Amino acid sequence: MSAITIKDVRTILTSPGKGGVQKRLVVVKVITSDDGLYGLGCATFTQRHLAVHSVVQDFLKPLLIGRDVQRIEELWQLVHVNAYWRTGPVMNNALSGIDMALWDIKGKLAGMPVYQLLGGKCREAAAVYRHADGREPEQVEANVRKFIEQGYHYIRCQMGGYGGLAPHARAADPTTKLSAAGVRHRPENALPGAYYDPGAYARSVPRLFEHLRRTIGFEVELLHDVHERLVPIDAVQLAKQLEPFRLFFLEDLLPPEQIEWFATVRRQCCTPLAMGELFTNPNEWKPLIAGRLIDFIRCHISAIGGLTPARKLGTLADAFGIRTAWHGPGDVSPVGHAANVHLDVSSPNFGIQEWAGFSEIEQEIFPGCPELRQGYVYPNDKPGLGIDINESLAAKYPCPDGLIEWTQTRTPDGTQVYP
Ligand code: GCO
Ligand code: MG
Repeated sequence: MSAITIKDVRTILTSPGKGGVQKRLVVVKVITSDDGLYGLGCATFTQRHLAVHSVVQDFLKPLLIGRDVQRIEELWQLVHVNAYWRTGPVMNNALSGIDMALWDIKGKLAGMPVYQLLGGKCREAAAVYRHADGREPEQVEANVRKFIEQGYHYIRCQMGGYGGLAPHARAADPTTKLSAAGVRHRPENALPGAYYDPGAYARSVPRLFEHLRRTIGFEVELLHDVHERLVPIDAVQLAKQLEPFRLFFLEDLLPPEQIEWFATVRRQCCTPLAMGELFTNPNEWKPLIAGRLIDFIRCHISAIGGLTPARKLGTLADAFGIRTAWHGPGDVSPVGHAANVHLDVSSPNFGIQEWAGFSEIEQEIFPGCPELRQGYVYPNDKPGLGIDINESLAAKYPCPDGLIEWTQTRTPDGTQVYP
């Protein structure tokens, strides 16, 4: 029997629902020589969507046409080393688009959902966490209670978004494009940016969790995302202060550039740590896993190159007693969310799945989205990833041009810091 080969590779760019530049989704479609057989993969790097598009169209398509679609590992290695320089979010996302599409195709050929190819279910569905926010602890509490009523068991709590500066609290400032409410001591001529005060933020978080545990108790699992907003020693102190509140995990306590500090955090407290959404290179996660310095690995699967490296990473983490919590924000396409869920239900060391939810229009564009019921998300049983795309509807929601502004994050003296 002659091999089924890759006949065409295309990217589909779409920005459905709310989100603008922050929801520019990139999906790769791999079309095969077998009539009607194709696969979809997520390649969403919302901040640099056109760069991913170019890598796929200009470099990967000519490289891949005519090759055997069944050889996922071989093709992954081929694309991974083809530019000589490896990894990085642009190249990994492009690679992920191909990789997930090949798993989708293999599932369709086998007549099985991808979770079966990965070893089959070891749980029926994946527990998810949602995001509660608010201006004051009481408001966060009210939002946590709403999620509990809807059947959620895990809730991430922020007060005023990342770094503690609520968008709704930002006063309009005529001198800057991005405003700076709550930060009153800027120097003259400070540049525009999303200002926040790390000290005020660090003080507010223990106050928030003290309130939540006192009013709601310890039955519900609570999480928090630091989003790299503290200098290392303040991060160590925050993890230690939060220890009595028994978080399910504390996320991105440190930036990837400062992972050596995790050893210090570990010596100080046993607050569970989750890390990885910004990782794009195995050298970033290897020391954390081998040193048992984190408790949850939560990479953005398309940013590390797709399902092929993610399942290996999950297995590596399992050997060290570390669980998975794959990144699941709004800037992952429904195809990427489906891939997350297939891996979640088939991984023995699954921990939790972040869940952003789909808008109605996203569900229309992507028939077969994983379904959420009572705090759990279920993959469907269709062959492959089980999700499709309505391309003509997707085309009605073109990606807007424009720069991402929230990443121009500044501390009170105007210094640009990690967003
Ligand atoms: C999360 C993340 C995201 C990122 C976003 C960047 O935990 O969900 O931190 O909200 O900020 O994916 O584009
Ligand atoms: Mg995060």
